[in-house]
Amino acid sequence: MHGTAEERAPRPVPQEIRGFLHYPGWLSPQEQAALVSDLRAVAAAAPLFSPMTPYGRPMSVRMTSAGRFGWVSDLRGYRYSETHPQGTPWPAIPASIRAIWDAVLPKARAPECCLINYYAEGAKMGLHQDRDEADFTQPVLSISLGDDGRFRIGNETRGGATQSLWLRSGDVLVMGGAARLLYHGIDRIAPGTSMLLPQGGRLNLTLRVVR
Ligand code: MD6
Ligand code: FE
Repeated sequence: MHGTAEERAPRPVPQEIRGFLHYPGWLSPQEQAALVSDLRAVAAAAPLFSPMTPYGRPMSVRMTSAGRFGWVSDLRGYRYSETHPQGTPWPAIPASIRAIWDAVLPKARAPECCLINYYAEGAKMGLHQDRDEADFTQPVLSISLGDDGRFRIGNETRGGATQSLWLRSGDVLVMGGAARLLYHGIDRIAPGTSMLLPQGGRLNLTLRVVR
């Protein structure tokens, strides 16, 4: 159409997998590009860094955060911090990202952290629980941008059967309710599957209520 506002496709309905709600293609390509531009501004103020695990090995994923709290890891352990390792407060969560939380989770409390994970080729994230937050009634919402990533979902304890799904650029995933404490991780990314990020790789944003 010409001369009228761009129409976007209706938002996808969620597909449920082990209690996670997967919204494939929630974001239009234009919305994805706008998020990347907002994330560049975040990373300019709060550069990506390679966190050390408490076991003394660097994580393969590079991270930074926006919001009142950011998630950090070092030899002292995993925790939320009000400052970047460089000593500065985190930038505010961009309005474009906050709007996704509000649209998908209108009844949830306001997010206090947007953790930004960058996966270059070969990076992965081991199975983990998100349990550094105080209120497990509040969901975690994730947004995927760039190359495809294979997400793995397990159980409330380590071990047992797992299931995987591919997360693609523009997908939203909600981990809440009975799924809130399930183990999950990223097996691998598939390089070259998206043109969104000029340098390639995958960005994942997770929005959380911390307190
Ligand atoms: C990732 N995601 O997709 C890692 N956590 O790169 C997570 O660890 C995650 O996608 C909580 C809820 C949704 C997630
Ligand atoms: Fe997680």
